[in-house]
Amino acid sequence: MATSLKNLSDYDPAKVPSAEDMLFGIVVAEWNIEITGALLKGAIDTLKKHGAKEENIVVKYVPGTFELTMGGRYMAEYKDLDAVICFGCVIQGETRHFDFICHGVSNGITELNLQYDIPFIFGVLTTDDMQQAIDRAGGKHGNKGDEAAITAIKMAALQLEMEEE
Ligand code: DLZ
Repeated sequence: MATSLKNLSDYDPAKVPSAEDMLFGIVVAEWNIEITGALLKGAIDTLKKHGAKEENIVVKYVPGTFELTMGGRYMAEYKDLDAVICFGCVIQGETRHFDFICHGVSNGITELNLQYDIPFIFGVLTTDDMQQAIDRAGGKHGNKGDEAAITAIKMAALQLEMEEE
């Protein structure tokens, strides 16, 4: 994760498999869209940098982070994909919504990983304030969108590798 101690946007591109023949789904929460949009842009740039074709990247929007689970499920049900990335941003407020949404989406995405044969990548920022989110969406701690894209490529490649063994 892109924390203040570790910035996974600084990865070794030589160690990333080619994404040339891969198909990706990206589900984006509209809540805090200035952040989730920046994560999306980072991911698309990184997928394309590693060979993914624009027409092989399907982007769909859901209202909030809580809906990422259902959006991810629709991706798996209706599209033939190698990996799905889910982007959301939940900022700690004074209500307990933060805990419910974070638990809901982390459990939901875990369930999707267990239920379907493709990887679902957890691209959700859970921060104390907006500045921490900005710092991780193209700011001083890198872009978690890049990291999610690299994770998607690596997990899709792992599955293909194991299928062929
Ligand atoms: C309701 C809500 C709140 C309070 N905060 C956020 C947030 O910080 N980030 C986010 O993505 N979504 C938030 N939501 C909306 C929920 O994710 C969800 O869309 C609604 O509860 C409807 O199910």
